Amino acid sequence: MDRQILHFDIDAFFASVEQLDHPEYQNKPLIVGGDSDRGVVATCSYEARKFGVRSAMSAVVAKKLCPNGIFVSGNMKRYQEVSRQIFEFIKSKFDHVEIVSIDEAYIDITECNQSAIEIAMDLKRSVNQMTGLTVSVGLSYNKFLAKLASDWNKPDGIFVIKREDIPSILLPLPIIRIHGLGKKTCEKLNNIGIFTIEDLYQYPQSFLNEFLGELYATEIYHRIHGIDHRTVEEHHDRKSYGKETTLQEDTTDREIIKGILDQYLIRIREALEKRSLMAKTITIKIKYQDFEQFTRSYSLEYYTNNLKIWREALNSTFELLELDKPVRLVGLTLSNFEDQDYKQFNLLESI
Ligand code: TTP
Ligand code: MG
Repeated sequence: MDRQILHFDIDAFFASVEQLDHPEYQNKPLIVGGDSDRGVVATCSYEARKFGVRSAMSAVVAKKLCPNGIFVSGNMKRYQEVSRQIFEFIKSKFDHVEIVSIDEAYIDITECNQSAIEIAMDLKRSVNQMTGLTVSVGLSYNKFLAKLASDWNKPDGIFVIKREDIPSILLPLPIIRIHGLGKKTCEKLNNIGIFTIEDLYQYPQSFLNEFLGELYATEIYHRIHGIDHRTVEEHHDRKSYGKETTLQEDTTDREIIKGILDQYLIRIREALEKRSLMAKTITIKIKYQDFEQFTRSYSLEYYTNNLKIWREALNSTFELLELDKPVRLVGLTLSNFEDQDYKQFNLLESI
């Protein structure tokens, strides 16, 4: 039987919280992020999106596109508080919840008695009554498609992707919409005439290897064919081992950064081995000279503590990073653990 996965994503999260807290911003083009020359847009209200303003855009460009935009610097503590309130509520209602970011979660609702649509409508209504925020919900039989669905008719959307919808929905989709494909990779593929998933279908999986490395290539190849076996991990990121340091000097040298990450990987893996832990997820953290920061994660489909596999995952993830400014801090984390001894114990029991 197919699983039923719900993906939940708050609309214009930081900007919507600001509009709720400051009614004078309602229905206005609101941009959250510093407005200095070096400022970056964290997010913006849908009123500002009409002008083409987007997350991660420089404030200078945002101002040009939307001269009447109101800039606010944002209040992370407040967003975290709202996020916590919503996810505590969701966790009290559902057994299988994986929180993936400050405003986004997957819920496995396969075992729920109500219909998926009813569950989604109830959830949207409850969150709206509780906080005043609107959310978009996607429903499908795997995580990749559920996430695609929640994005489909934002804001305040609800969308279902069924198996029979795969050709009509996936084939015409621009490749930039494939979660996990970076802008640079898409540009390279565009340059050789690949614009949509249908274009990509003409090539074998091995073709993607040279762009993405084998690990990612396999995953992306599966995704575009509607296959994604990743489960909803309730304890996602609850435990992690990581290391990060501010560099002695800011650098743009990728080899230096890669070398540091590799050293971290060796040490983290050793720490895990001592505790008989295997992990599934690797996360790279980068902070630029101007303090803008981001993380990029990759999850394997199985738990491991094999250094060779982790190196491959690290390298593939690193290759996709677009480092366009001097870096001041790098970090690496392994998370999503399973106890190796426990697993061996289980195996013995089942023999
Ligand atoms: P998103 O869910 O990607 O964006 P959003 O909620 O603002 O808008 P959407 O309606 O499209 O879901 O990210 C959640 C929050 O994370 C967002 O409100 C601000 C923050 N964020 C950044 O700070 N920088 C970024 O580049 C992105 C994408 C998000
Ligand atoms: Mg959102």
